[in-house]
Amino acid sequence: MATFTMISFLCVAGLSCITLVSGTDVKLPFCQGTCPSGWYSNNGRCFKYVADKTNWANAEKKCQDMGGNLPSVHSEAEHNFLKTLFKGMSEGEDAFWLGMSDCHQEGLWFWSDGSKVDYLKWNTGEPNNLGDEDCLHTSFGSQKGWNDIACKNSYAFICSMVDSGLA
Ligand SMILES: [Ca+2]
Ligand SMILES: [Ca+2]
Repeated sequence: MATFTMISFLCVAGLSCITLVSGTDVKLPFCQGTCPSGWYSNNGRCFKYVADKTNWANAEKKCQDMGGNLPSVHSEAEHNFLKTLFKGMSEGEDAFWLGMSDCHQEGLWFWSDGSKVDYLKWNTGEPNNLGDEDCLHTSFGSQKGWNDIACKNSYAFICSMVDSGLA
């Protein structure tokens, strides 16, 4: 825990940015942009950290109640953005939910926001459905990538939604 601390709040007038440190100690700005208050803009979407630890379905429901979903991930850059946002906001925790599940049919993974599965970041040997695992979390183990895990587990999470302010 002592090896990681959120560095600083940097609220320049009107910009609503914070600076968080990535795993490689690179400081990255997270800015509200055209997103609602408390949400951070990245690549056409808005993202909000939610500290409540709950199961996958309740996390997805909470995101939907705010007009979004658990996040889908479509590139290494998006994955790194989410990991840095989560680790910074949670003050050092790693694992959090992502919006993919194979609960409908074993081995068929779908994003809850309906987007195409076009990027994967499974850890070596995952997904292994060990004891029946149908939900996706990330920043798992030494590889800090994806693992399928029981949907009833509890993690904090990030919600994502389309940045409607860009329209
Ligand atoms: Ca499964
Ligand atoms: Ca697994």
